Amino acid sequence: MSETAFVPLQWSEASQEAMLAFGIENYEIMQLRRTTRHFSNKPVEKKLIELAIMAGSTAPSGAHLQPWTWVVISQNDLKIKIREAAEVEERKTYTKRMPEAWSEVLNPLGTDAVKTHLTDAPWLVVLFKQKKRLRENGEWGPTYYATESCGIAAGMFIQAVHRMGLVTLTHTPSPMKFLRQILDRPTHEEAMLVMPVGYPAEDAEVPDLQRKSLDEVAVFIE
Ligand code: IYR
Repeated sequence: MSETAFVPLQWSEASQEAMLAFGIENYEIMQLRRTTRHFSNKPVEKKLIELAIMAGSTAPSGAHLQPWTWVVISQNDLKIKIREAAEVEERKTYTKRMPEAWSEVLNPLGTDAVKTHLTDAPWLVVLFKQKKRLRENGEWGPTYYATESCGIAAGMFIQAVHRMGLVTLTHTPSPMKFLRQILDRPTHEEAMLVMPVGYPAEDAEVPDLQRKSLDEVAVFIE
């Protein structure tokens, strides 16, 4: 690849008060984020989905290869097809593949093989990880840290969705090969997450969970 030019970083220093105020505000907004399985079918402007994807795509990525493809679906027949295929896999997972160590932590959360969110939500966003890239010389080369890069991008997408006042769910049907087939993606792309996006249903519920405290999740070495 050819040399990249360097330009000055666009950055301006915020006051201590502004930094703290933003940090508090952001945390207060983010701690309200919940994953719900109950979506309304109320339409959502396409522009909002585009903005969330653009925010997600600002994520840092290995060698700046941006190894992600967001496939966005609103067509009903395609959503039905994805739901049917996901439920086939999920039924096998829940009844045959899930070891007890897994079901003991998952059962309390009330998840099951029925994926109504895949047809209720107005948009399905499927995040594909690009495992390879086409080099300038025409050969295929690897991407780097693609899982980490896509994980970060997904997190930023989820934050944008939440801050716009919408909800999403990180659905991980496994195995996910059917998504590449249904959505006609090339073989170097691997589906990583299916994220329905929309408004919560009026009677949406979430499990009554607590998040770990700062002391439980962080170690400061000063
Ligand atoms: N992939 C399944 C099962 C599942 C697994 C975990 I770990 C979860 O936190 C939630 C669900 C599904 O999407 O239902």
